[in-house]
Amino acid sequence: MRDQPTASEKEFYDENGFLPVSEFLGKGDLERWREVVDAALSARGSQRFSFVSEEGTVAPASRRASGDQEYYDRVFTQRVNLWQTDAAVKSLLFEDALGRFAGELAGVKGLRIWHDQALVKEPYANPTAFHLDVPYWSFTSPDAITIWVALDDATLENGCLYYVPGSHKARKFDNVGIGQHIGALFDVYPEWRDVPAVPCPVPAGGALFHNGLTFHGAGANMTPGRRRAMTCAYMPDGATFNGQQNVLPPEYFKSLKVGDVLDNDAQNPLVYRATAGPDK
Ligand SMILES: O=C(O)CCC(=O)C(=O)O
Repeated sequence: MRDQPTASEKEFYDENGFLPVSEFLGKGDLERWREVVDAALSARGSQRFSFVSEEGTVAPASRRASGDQEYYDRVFTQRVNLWQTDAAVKSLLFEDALGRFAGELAGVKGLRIWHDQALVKEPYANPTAFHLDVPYWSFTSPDAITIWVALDDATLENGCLYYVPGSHKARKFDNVGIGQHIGALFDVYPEWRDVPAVPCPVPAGGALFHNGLTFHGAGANMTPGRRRAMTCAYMPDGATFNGQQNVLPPEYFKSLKVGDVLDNDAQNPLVYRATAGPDK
């Protein structure tokens, strides 16, 4: 597994808000990741979160467009925070190399796991509407970063990701839910409507990194095969609670006040600490 971005990768990420890395996992890693994620998905069954949420197994309303659960369920199979219920997933995501690569790319002093999620576009799944990530979450930061690891080749045919280059620089937190209107985000950001999104096919074992404010979406799966991805979203260390529940378990959520530092290691473990340099 790669453990450090090059200077030119960092420059590309800072400029565009995303970075494709075609051979991120090492030889042998891919088979292990596939086996571990498949086993964790089978063990999780139909439960979307690591706890039983007040909304049951449905996605938080902030993430799906209102009332659109049936459509959302056909965008992807989504299982969140597998690291909390599966020791083998935890060992994958706690590898130092992963935290270091993401932390250096984001240019932050430290990173905590916000949540992982397996996202499987099943055969003939719906497209993923354009959206931003951070506004769904329980903290507000321009420096959050996500890694999206392809466990199958992600292609134009089966639902690879698309990024609007430079859109993270808007540094705005307005958002839409993931619903049937795949371009609804451009009603909120009309000034970005004419900037073409960049398709990012990535071979199995490759990874995409994106800033939590980068506009992104994914195509439909027009094939009879699955498009499996394992992702992990990271929060900069020191980020504070903004009042939204998102994936926080009810008891912990109720104990928080707006402005509290989200430094609970059991919920948001620290996976990277810079030795020198960044001031963010
Ligand atoms: O896999 C997808 O279809 C969407 C992924 C995504 O939105 C994300 O990882 O933030």
